Amino acid sequence: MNLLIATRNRGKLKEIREVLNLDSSIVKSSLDYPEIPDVIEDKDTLEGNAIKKACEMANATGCWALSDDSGLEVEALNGEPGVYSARYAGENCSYLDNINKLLYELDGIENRRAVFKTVLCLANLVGEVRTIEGICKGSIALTPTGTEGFGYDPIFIPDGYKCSFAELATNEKNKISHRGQALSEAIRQWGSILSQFNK
Ligand code: ITT
Repeated sequence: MNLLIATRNRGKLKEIREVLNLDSSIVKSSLDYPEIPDVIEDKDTLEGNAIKKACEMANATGCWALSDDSGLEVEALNGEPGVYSARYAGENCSYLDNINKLLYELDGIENRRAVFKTVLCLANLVGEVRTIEGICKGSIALTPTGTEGFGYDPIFIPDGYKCSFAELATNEKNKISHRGQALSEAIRQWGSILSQFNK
């Protein structure tokens, strides 16, 4: 059986490939299967959506599938955008639209505390399903800075840092991020499965 990274998000894909050190000639992503429709993310938890994405893509391809569902929870907004982070500013919105909406909602609010969360799911065709969570605490900046990464990276300042995620190289972000931490744990827990697909 092969491994599929069940995402069409190029930013995630780059970070996942770098930590797991996967052989790109055998490990494909959902981008290599344009004929398979997007999985509809209609669950109300990151875990629910991660499981749905991995199971549907494992069934559609026959591969082991590794999915990632992530969200940014902002304390002063009662956890929003959370599970709706990708489409916070509306269907088909850009990363910049989401950033602008979040900065608008937080305008004048002193409490900028926020947490990024990722749930990874590894599933196969015969219904084996495992999940792991990673979190990274920080705060929302007043203005965007940096050009690395993707999504809300230009406005997320991880605790202990004075710069945003978008000012860190991928390997630096992976050392501390929600996704990087979940992936490190995935190597510990799922190493015997994942190591078959290493470079
Ligand atoms: P897939 O479902 O194909 O994996 P997606 O972009 O729809 O891609 P999510 O449903 O998990 O993925 O959406 C999470 C959104 O949260 C994502 O589109 C980004 O806007 C944001 N996000 C997730 N991880 C992030 C990170 O590490 N840095 C910045 N923003 C992130």
